[in-house]
Amino acid sequence: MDIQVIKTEPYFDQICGTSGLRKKVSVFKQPNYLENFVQSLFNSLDGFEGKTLIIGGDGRYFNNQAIQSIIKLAIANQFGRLIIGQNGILSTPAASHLITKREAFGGIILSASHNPGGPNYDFGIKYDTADGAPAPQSLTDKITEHAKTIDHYWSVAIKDVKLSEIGEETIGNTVIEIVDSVKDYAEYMQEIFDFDAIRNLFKSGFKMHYDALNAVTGPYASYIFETLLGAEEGTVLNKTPLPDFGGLHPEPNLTYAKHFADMMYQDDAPDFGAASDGDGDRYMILGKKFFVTPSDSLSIIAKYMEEIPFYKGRFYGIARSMPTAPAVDSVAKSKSLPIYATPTGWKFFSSLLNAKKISLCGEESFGTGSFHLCEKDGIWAILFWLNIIAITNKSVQELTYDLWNEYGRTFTSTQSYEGLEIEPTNMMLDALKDKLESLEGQTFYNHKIVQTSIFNYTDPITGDEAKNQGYIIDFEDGRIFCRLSGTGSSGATLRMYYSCRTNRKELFSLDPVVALDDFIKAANEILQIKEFTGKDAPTVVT
Ligand code: G16
Repeated sequence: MDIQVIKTEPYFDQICGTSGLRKKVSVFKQPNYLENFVQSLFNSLDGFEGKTLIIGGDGRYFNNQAIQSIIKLAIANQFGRLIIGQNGILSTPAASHLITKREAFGGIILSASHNPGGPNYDFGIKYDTADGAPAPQSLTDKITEHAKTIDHYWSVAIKDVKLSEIGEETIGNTVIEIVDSVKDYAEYMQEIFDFDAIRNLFKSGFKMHYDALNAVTGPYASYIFETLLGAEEGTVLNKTPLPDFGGLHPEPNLTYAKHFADMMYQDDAPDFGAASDGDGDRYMILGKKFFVTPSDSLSIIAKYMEEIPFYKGRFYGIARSMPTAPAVDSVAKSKSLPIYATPTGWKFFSSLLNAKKISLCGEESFGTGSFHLCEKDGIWAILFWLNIIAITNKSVQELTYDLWNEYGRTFTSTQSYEGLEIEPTNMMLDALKDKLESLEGQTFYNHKIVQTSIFNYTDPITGDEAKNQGYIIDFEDGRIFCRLSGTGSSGATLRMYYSCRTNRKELFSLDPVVALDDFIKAANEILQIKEFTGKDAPTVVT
């Protein structure tokens, strides 16, 4: 087989964000753009020749075209085996699981996660290492360095590989194996959860709606919830992965999945509602006319963790990202477990999971996971909830009120301002940095600021440092945290995270945005968001 050396020129914007490289499709379609990045990735890795690479994606526009190019580069670069999800489909958690199960060298996942898809929207590529975890910063930095100087890549001139048929073929020195996208992951879920108990729950008349938002989880959810667990046909909505997600925004939250939340607030709503994002690593939980915040969901999973035999005696500790409201800290304390606060980005949990410092971790951005694999996992979290409901026979609302009655309620709201101009947004944050310290001792709307800081993180296992991960403003009775998103494909997105806690039961049913109103007003006054950005309201509130 002839290996071609293709001359190319660098692109200087191949810088990974919170989770891999995300750009508009039109950017990825530029000549050699994808190939440059993939060759730069291979140039950053050592010793993969003859080894296995997992490849799959969330099915969005450009998915399969990208996979065909990656196959050619991987063959030319001498990978021994490529394991590819049928029709190019693998959810992020399923890919992570396959990497460890098949002892692969790593895996390439094509997804821009919760960003919309289609010719005019976003595409993305990320790499997971042999432990099934997102590439660490040190590796993504290397890729960027290689991308800046790349002048050629290797490829082979072959016909496109048929991705629709399960089976194997050998091309050159590389075996190409097309696998069922769902089977291994579904088997693994059955090892973790009590499928008999959940099956009985559905048998007893329990009703659920799951919205796959026309993204990757449709086939997983249909097989697991309907076929294996006996939920009635029609439980899974929008179940066919479509290149443009059928026009839906594949982000499970109250803004972008409003149609689904509205359905769960009808009088005839089912007992349980759940949804996942583009690549299946995020999830949202709703009860009948009831929404569970990600930080409460994390806390409830923590509360019941050891009720699931898979985790019994293996609950080592909990981590949350710093912007995530500290609801789970009280649960950790009551169980005498260590709690860690990491920067935003799932990659920061991996070292803690691998070192068995934690068993559970989660984020305000609707991601939760455990040591079962090194990525966040939407369907796993939903199964966890179903298993808890099957054990306790309580509704989503009862489980959440139980948590608040025991630990108090932590109100939380993430407010994102999308589509901002970069320069004024940076100026606003520079101004905040300059006055941060002087805010200590000041009072806004009757709430006194006790401490401010810039969040810098040193990984307790690797010693790696991550600096300037956001601004913390701690009040006596609440907190404002802010940072810029690292997953957008254009402009800047400001994320404002608010939280405060109460033990007063008469306040438990308050709308979080109402409970947090003083802090939201304080943030607008301190940052002068409108003055700098021109926006007087966030675009997404969760
Ligand atoms: C990624 C990361 C998460 C992060 C989220 C939002 O998730 O893995 O850790 O919370 O992005 O990040 P940002 O606030 O920078 O936009 P995903 O689901 O997009 O891969």
